[in-house]
Amino acid sequence: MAQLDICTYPDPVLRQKAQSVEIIDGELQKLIDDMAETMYKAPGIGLAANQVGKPVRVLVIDIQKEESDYGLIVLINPEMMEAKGEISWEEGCLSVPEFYANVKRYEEVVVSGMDRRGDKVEINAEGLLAVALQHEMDHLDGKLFIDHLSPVTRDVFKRKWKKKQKEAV
Ligand code: QAP
Ligand code: CO
Repeated sequence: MAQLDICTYPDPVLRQKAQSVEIIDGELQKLIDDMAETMYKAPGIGLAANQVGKPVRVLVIDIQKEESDYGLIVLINPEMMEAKGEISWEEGCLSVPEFYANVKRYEEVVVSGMDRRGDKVEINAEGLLAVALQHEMDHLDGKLFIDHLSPVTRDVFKRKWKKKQKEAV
C-alpha cells in the first residue's frame, strides 16, 4: 500500500467529472487500497478519487464511529437512490485544508454502487454518514463543499484562502 498525494483547491482535477468504472481489476483495487491508506493517514473520514488526481467514480468513507453499521465503505459508481429531509453540518475537506463551514444536505440517503470486489451494495445512511456520502459523491461530479456556501461565506473563504496563500510563501 502507498500513501498518495492529495490535490488541493484550486487544482483543476477537482473540477473534473469523474469517469464511470468499467472494469474492476488489480490496478483499480490498488487505487482503492491506497486511497483508504491516504484517508486514514491524513486523517480524514472520506476521500474521492479526484482528490488523488484520478477522476474515476470511486470513493472511500470511514466515519470512525462505533455506532456505525459500517467500517470502511468503498463505493464504485455510486448512485443516489433516495434522499429526504434536511440537515446542516459543519464540513471540511482534505482538498480545502483548514477551512470549515456549514452546508445544508439531505438528512437521509440511500446510495447504491459496487464494493471493492464488484458486488452490488446499498447503503442506508443518516446524519454524518449521509453527509459524507453526499460530500464525496459531489467530488465525483467536480463539486466542492464551498460551492454550497452563500455568496457572503464564499467571499470569506476566498479572502482566507488568499491570505493563507500569501503566508505560505
Ligand atoms: C468529508 O472530510 C466530510 O481541513 C471528509 O485540515 C466532511 O475527511 C464528510 C480534514 C464533513 C462529512 C462531514 C480537513 C483534515 C478532513 C481539514 C475530511 C484538515 C484536516 C476532512
Ligand atoms: Co472533500
